[in-house]
Amino acid sequence: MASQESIQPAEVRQELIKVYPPKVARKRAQQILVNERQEDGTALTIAANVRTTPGIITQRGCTYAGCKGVVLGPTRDIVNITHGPIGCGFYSWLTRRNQTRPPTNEHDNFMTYCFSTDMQEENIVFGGEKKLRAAIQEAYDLFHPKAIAVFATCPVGLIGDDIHAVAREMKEKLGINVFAFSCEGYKGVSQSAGHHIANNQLFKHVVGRNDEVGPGRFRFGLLGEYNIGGDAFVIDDLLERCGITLVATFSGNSTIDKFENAHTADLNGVMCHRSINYVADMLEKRYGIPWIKVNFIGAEASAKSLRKIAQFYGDEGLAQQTEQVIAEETAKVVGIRDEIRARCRGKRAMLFVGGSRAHHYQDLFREIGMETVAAGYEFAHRDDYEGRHVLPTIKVDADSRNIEELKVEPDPEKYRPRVSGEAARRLESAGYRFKDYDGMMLDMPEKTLIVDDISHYETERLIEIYRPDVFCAGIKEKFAIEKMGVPSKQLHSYDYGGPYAGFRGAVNFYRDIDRMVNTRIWSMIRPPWDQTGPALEASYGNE
Ligand code: CFM
Repeated sequence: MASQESIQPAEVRQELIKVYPPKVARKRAQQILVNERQEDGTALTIAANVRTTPGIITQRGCTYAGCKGVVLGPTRDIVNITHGPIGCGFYSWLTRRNQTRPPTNEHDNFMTYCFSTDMQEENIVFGGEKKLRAAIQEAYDLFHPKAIAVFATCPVGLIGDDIHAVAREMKEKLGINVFAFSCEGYKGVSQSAGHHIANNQLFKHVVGRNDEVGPGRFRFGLLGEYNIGGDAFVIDDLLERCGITLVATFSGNSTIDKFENAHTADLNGVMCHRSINYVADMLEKRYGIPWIKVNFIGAEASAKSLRKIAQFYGDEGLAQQTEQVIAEETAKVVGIRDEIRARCRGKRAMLFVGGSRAHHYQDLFREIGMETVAAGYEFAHRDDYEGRHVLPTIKVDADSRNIEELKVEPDPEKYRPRVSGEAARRLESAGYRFKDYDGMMLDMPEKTLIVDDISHYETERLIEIYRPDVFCAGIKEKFAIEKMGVPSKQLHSYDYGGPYAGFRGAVNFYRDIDRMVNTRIWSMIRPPWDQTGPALEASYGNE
C-alpha cells in the first residue's frame, strides 16, 4: 500500500463504498465523510442514527443494552430485573466494567448479582407476567431493596406482557418504588434509543422525589459519567478537593437516593452528551438547573472543565482552590506526558466507539503527540458529530418517533432559576456557553475520515490502508484487529484497566498507549494479506 503521507482520504472513502450495491453505497456515502469545514465554518452533514443495512456487520448494541446496561446498570442499590431469556441478563451483567463503592458493607450493592426472570418457551407461549410478578416478590423477600426496576427484552414486547401494570401492582403491594422500562432490543436502531427510554422513566419515576437540600455551597450534578474502570472515583475526588459538592451522578457510583435528589443541584455538567442530554434538558425545563458540557478525559480537558464549573459559581475562594488543585495535578502529569510524547509523537490512532468516547479520547492522544486519522461513533446522532446547532434540522423518522418525547413544564413549586438573566449574560459575554456542544467533527482536522456505524469490512480495509499504530474499539473488534498486527485498545471496558479520567487517569492512559504502540511484538505478526507461506511454521526441537 502507499506510504502514509500519500494516502488520499477521498480515495479511501471510495474504496470503502465501492463494494456495496448501489442503494447501500448511496447510504454509506452519507455516513462516510472526509472531514472539512463548509464555507460558513460548520461541519458537513452526516447521516447518523439511521438503521444499519441488514447483512452488514455492525458493532452496535441494542436498545435494552443502552437502557439497562448503560444508564441503569451502574446504580448499586436498585434491583434491576431483566424480564427475558437468560442471555440478555447475563451479557449485560457489568461486574467487570462499571465500579461502585458503597460506604460500608452494610449498604446495598446489587451490582454483583444478575437478576432475570429466565423466560422459557412456556412463558413465551402463555405469557410471562406471572413469572415477573413472582420474580419481583422473590427479589423483595430476599433483599428488601429501596427500588426494583424491570427491563423488557425483545420477546416481552413481541408477546405483549404489560410490565408497567405489573410494576404498578407490585409497587402498591410492596410499598417500594417499582418501575419498568419498555426497552425491547428492537425498539430503536441502536442502544441510543435505550438511553432515551431510561432517561424518560428515571425522570417520571425517580427524579424529584426528595427535596431536601443537603450541605454544600457549590452544588453540582454530573451527567453521563458511568464509572468505567473507576473514572467516577477520580472525578469525585477532584471535585471534592476543589470544594464542589457532587449532588448526583447519572449514573456512575450512584444510588437511587442521589437520583431522587438530583434536582437540588445548581449546575449540571454533561460528560456523555449522547446518553444523557435528555435528563439535562428536562432538569433545566422543570427545575431551572442550567447545564454545560464538560469533559474529564484528558488532563487539559479536565483542567478546563474544573475551571468552567468553578466559574459558574462566581466565588473567589472556589476559583483559587480549583486553581490550586489543577496546579498540583498538572505537576504530576507533565513530566510523564513529555517523556511519553517523545516516544509517541507522530503515531496514528483510529477511534470507533459508542457515542462520545470517539471524540473525548482524541484529547488524550493529542497530549502525547498522536494524531487521530479516522474516527466515528457507533450510534451517536448528528448533534454529537456536527454540534447542537443542527438540532432543529434533524429529521424525525419512524424510528425516533417510536420513542416517547416527554412534555416537561416548569414545576409550579420547585422551579427556581439558578442564574439571573443578568448573571447569565455576564458569564456568556466572558465566553461561557450554556447548553452547548460543538460535536466531534469541528474538533478534528480536515482530511480526517469520519465513519458512522463502521462495519467490520470497513474496519479491515481502513487497517490495511492506513496501518494505524493503535485502533480503539470494543471487544467485538479487538481480536480481529490484533490478528492483523495492530494493537487494539478497548475504550468501553478499558481492557479492565483504568481509570482514564482526570489527571491521574490521563497518566494511566499515556502509559498504556505507550506500551501498546511501542512494543515490537506487533511487527512479528504477519497480516493475512501479506502471507505467502503458511501463517505459522514450526520444526522439531531436535532437528
Ligand atoms: Fe456515552 Fe458511555 Fe459512550 Fe454510551 Fe456505550 Fe459506554 Fe461507549 Mo460502550 S453512555 S455513548 S452507550 S460514554 S457503553 S459508558 S463505552 S458504547 S462511547
